[in-house]
Amino acid sequence: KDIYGQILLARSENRKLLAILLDPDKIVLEDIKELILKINQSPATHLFIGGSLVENNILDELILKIKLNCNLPIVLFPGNPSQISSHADGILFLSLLSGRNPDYLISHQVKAAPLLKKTQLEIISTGYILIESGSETAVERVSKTKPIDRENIDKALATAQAGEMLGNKLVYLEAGSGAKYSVPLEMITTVSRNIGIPLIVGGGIVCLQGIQNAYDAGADLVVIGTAFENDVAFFNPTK
Ligand code: 1GP
Repeated sequence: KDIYGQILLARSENRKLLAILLDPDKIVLEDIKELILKINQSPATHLFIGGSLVENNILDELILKIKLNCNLPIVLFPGNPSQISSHADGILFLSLLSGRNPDYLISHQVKAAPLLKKTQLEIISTGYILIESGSETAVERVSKTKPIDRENIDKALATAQAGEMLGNKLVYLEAGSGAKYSVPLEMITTVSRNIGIPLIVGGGIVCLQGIQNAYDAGADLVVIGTAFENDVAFFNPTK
């Protein structure tokens, strides 16, 4: 599977993409069949898998179980190098560009590189940019970094452009899982218009209109975690 090629293709055809984020810590393996059914009924185009504290063996088993009944590309969205599974299709190889903590800028990546070399995972270099969202999020707490101010569109843009210049293939504007406020639409618009690579937006999007608004502002791929976690019928058109 050429995950990045498919993202570029979708972008060139103006087809919007949607990832459901699954946190292995919050999943009961016994209930996985029902969850997969709901994923298959949803408009999701990708599955992202990651969380703050994930056990490797659970991750492998979870991915293998998902693959039995679901054809969506499975992309790791790791919080640290322990969250690598060779059973996934690809990995967002993240660098937390908004922060100034060397661990999340390069040290974790150095630890992960030899592990990734042993897998067939598609490595997708991603500039990960945390935006302030009303209260402290897990990313902020775990990474011990400050997010970019919601009002500071210039800084968000310069950070995204620096990521592109460094060779990142994607930019991810992140408000943080369960964020009070999602990424400001004006920021999405400015960043998307001034970078040449696809833009992922996620964090704190809790209604279908919120997804549409992010698309209209210029997001190529929207990530939904908490809203689907809380209600697997979230994407039902009747809602
Ligand atoms: C978090 O962007 C994702 O990394 C999704 O956030 O859980 O708020 O949907 P939510």
